[in-house]
Amino acid sequence: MTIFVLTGAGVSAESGLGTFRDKDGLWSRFDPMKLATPEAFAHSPDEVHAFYNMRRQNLLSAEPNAAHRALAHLEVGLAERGDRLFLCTQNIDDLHERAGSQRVVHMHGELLKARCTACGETMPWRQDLGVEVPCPSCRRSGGLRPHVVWFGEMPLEMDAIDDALREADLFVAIGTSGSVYPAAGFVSEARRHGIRTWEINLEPSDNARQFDEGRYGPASEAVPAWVEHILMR
Ligand code: BV8
Repeated sequence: MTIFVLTGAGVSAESGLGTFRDKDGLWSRFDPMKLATPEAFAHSPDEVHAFYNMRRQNLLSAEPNAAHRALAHLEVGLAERGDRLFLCTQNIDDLHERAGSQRVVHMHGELLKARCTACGETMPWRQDLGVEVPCPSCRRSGGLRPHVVWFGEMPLEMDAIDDALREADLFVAIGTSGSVYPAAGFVSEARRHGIRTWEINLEPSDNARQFDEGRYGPASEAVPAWVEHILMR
């Protein structure tokens, strides 16, 4: 059996990283079209770097929560019985990895990595970034950017995601409002393949009707309960 899990900002909310669309969420204080697009970066790189430097600092002082740990436990529990977890996250934090998840597909990239637009090199990055910072690989300045997928850019590992969506026996969306594509379209893709769909969220999302089942409550409670239910079967 293969379970496809898609996580969003709600799974990291209780780790203090905030979400995007909840009231006083990130996008209510910052305009994504002014900060999370290649055009924004070309037009005001310092502003975009400052936005991601603030989020990188927040992340370095955040800890995984029980939802991240439960999903790491699910990966091991399924593998022990010959089943598979395909964990795809929209999040750019590393909390799934820090909780012990071995295989995490970061379709929107990773905040703790930088990419050089001059030489194409991608590298781990934990300190502040800026236009004056030279690329450790090609030594040129001005080309380093956060290794994240901005609006209008192609998400990563889409072939692996499409393959896993076709093979899955169960699709579970956790802590996502289902408002950003193509991730928001995965549930209807799963339904087209006749796959059962679950939503685990604080409250029903706008596209809750597309899910066969729903479990609602804070992820740190709802996810461990769901994982226990799955591994008991
Ligand atoms: C692309 C990285 C094309 C940066 C992000 C149709 C098809 C394809 C594209 C589009 C389309 N329509 C529109 C588009 C364009 C666009 C889009 O979707 N726009 C939206 C606004 C309509 N999509 C794109 O641009 C994508 N690229 O399509 O490229 C292409 C094709 C070929 C060649 C080139 C290009 C790229 C989108 C990626 C953007 N980058 N992140 C960064 O983080 O700064 S998106 C960002 O927002 C996140 O990564 C995440 O994906 C999204 C936020 O969503 P959520 O994670 O769901 O968070 P949210 O706050 O919304 O919801 C939180 C949920 O948790 C809520 O439901 C809440 O109730 C719940 N919750 C809260 N607390 C808890 C909780 N649940 C449990 N427990 C709790 N405690």
